[in-house]
Amino acid sequence: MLGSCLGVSGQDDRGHWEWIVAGRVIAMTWAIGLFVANAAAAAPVCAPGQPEMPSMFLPRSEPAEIILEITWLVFGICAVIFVIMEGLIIWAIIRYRQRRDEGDSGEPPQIYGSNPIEFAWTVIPLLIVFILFLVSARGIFEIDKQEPPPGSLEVTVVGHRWWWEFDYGELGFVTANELHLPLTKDGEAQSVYLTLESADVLHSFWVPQLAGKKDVVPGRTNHLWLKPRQMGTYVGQCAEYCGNQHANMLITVYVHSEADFDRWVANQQLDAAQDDSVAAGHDLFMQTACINCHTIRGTVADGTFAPDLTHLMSRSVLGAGAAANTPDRLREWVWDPQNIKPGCDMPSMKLSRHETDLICAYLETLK
Ligand code: HEC
Ligand SMILES: [Cu+2]
Repeated sequence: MLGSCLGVSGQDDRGHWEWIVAGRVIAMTWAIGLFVANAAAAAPVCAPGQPEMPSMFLPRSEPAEIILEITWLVFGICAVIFVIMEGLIIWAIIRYRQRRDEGDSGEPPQIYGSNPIEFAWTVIPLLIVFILFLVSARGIFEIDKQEPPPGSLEVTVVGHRWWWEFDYGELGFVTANELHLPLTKDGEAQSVYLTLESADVLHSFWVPQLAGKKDVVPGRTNHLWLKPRQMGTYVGQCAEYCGNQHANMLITVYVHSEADFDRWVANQQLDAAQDDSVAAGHDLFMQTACINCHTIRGTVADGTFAPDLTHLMSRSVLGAGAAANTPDRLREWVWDPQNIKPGCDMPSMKLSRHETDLICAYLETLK
C-alpha cells in the first residue's frame, strides 16, 4: 500500500526500492554525522595558553551551559523522532515493495478515519512541543536577567564601527576590545552583568563559550549575563553585519584569578604614565588632532570617539584584532591605519616618519 504512495509500484520502477532505501540511509547518516562532527570539532586542540575554539559545545560560563543543555535535549528528542520515522519509512519501503510474482494489482486498499491513530499523532507531537516550550522558557528565564544579580560586576559595552568600548563604570576606567573579568570575588563565583549599547549601527556581542548572542541596538539598552566557570582566554566577535570592517571587530575575554584581576584593575585605574624621555612624542600627540578622538587620562586628550589609549600597551591587539600590538604594527597603524583596517574611522594623520616614531615611542610608555 505504502509502496504505491512512494511511486514504486509501476512495472518500470520495479527494483527501485533498493535505491530509495540506500538514499534514505545515506541522508540519515549524513545528517547525524554533520551534527556529531560539529560537536567533536569543538574538542580542544590548541596549545596551552591559546584560546580554545570558540564553540558553543565548549561552554565555560553558566548561561552557555544552560544553552548547551537545551541544545542537547532538543537534539536528543529530534534524533529519536528521526530514527523512528526513518526506520518506519524504510521498513514500509521494503515490506510493501512490489514483488516479481505480483502483477500490477492496481490501487491498494484505501483506509480512512482511524480515531486511535489520529489521536496519537495529534497528542504525541503536542506533548513534545509542550515539553520543548517549557524547557526553553525555563532556560530563557534563567539566562535573561532584567536586573543585575546581587554582587555582579557591571560593565557597559558600547559597540562602535568597528571596535568595542568597555566602560567599567564604578571602577573608574574605560578600555577597548579586551574584556577582563575575575573568576571569583571573595572566593565566590563572580557574576558579570553587561549593559549593551551602540554608538552607531546594529552590532551583536557574541562570545560563544560564555553566553548566547545578544544584539547591540542603537537607541536601546540590552543586557547580557555571564558567570564564568573557568579561567582562560575566550574569543568572540561582532555577529551582526555592521559595515565593511565588521570582520575585524573581534572580542577577547580574559577570565583571571581574583588576584590577577585586582592587579589589572589597579593598573587601569592609574592615570597615564608620564615619562620625560618621551616628552617630544607626548607634546606632539597633544598638539595633534589625536586628542579630539582619543582619551589619555591625566592629559588634555579627552576625545571619546575612539578607543581610550591610557593603557594602550596593556592590550594585545590594535584595531579590535586587525593587528597584533607590536612596535612595528603600532608604527604602521599610526602612520596609516587605512593600510591595516581599510575604511576604519581613523584617518591617516599624514605624519612624517620621524613624527610617527616620536608618537609611537610615547604610546609605548602607556603600559
Ligand atoms: C577622527 C578621529 C581619530 C583621530 C584624529 C585619531 N584617531 Fe586613532 N583611532 C580612531 C578610531 C575610530 C580608532 C579605532 C579604529 C578601529 O578599531 O576600527 C582608532 C584607533 C587608534 C589606535 C588603536 C587603539 C586600539 O586599542 O585598537 C591607536 C594606537 C590610535 N588610534 C592612535 C592615534 C594617534 C597616535 C592619533 C594622532 C596621530 C590618532 N589615533 C588620531 C580615531 C581617531
Ligand atoms: Cu559587526
